[in-house]
Amino acid sequence: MSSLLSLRFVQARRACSFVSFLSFALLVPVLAKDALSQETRIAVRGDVLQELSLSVADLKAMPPFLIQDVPVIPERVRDRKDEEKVTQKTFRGVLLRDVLWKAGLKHKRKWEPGVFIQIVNKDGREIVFSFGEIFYSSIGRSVLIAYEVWDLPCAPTLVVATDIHDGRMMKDLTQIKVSRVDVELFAYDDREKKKVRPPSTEFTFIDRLDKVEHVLKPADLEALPKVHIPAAVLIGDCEGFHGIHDLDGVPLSTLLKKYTTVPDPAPYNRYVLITSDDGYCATYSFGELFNSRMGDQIVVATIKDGRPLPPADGFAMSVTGEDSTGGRSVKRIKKIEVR
Ligand SMILES: Nc1nc2c(c(=O)[nH]1)N[C@H]1C(S)=C(S)[C@@H](COP(=O)(O)O)O[C@H]1N2
Ligand SMILES: [Mo]
Repeated sequence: MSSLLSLRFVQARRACSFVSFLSFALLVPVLAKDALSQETRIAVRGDVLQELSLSVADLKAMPPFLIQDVPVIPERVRDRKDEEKVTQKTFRGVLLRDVLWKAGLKHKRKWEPGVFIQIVNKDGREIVFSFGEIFYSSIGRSVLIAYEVWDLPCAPTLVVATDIHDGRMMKDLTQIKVSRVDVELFAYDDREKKKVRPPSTEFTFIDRLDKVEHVLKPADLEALPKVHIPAAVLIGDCEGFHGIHDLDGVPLSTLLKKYTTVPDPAPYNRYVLITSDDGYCATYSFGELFNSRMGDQIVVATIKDGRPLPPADGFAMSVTGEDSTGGRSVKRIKKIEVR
């Protein structure tokens, strides 16, 4: 026990002296870079209650979040035969979630799952996150705007610690933009007028970029392998507590790979929109679908508690095993659109 501790101590001291050597050797450029990063600002804009312009000092004044030993695996490393060294890095920064919370979000309740967030850097590169990914799933606790690597200052960098590859890691952030999809919501109207929508029997799959459009029926889903979600928490603040259910469904990523082309690595500026005919909808980012350890938790479910879905849910509804609420459970799916 004590020998293990002293070994760790020696290792820690070695790491420390290495870091101090590094900071000494790089003192001049680091200082110059630090001065530069003091001037950089990140604009938080779009559908927020208060637009922000955050300096590095502003970020540092927010609750800091440390994520240790984040595996940094380049996109081109696809198997163990690859010679490339995979590294691990420790980052300090603020959670994207906390930055968005500080700005305040305009869309609430049933409008909320239709929101998506675009992160832009100084070269105009763009990464998209879904609202649910940041606020319902545990991915949100791993999305960092880092300002330090190994205790040394760095230009504001996007880090997604739960991602498999580093494709969403992006330097020199300049903008965080919040938007909601352009889908009108009738669900509240329906409830007021006691309108009951018929159970769906098919839905449309569209990828305009790829010029793809298919009508999918129960048999098409039946032909694809399903995964089991043992405990989906189908609660929400608008409909109340409707329990914890087990569901079976086709992973949304499987559906996309079958009906459109998904390059590898996936384009992380794209997302999927699932809509019902009452306008209720939810977004899913390509990152969470194709580059996350939680990716196969997002399913188009057709079986609930061992039986076909009840009519109110339609023949298919979306379910996200990772989410802490039923906010992305779109009942009676009418359209799945790749954007
Ligand atoms: N098509 C459709 N799906 C929907 C909704 C809706 O209004 N229309 N409401 C959502 C909300 S706000 C919640 S909390 C969950 C759970 O709804 P339930 O409690 O009625 O099952 O379903 C979601 N799916
Ligand atoms: Mo809800």
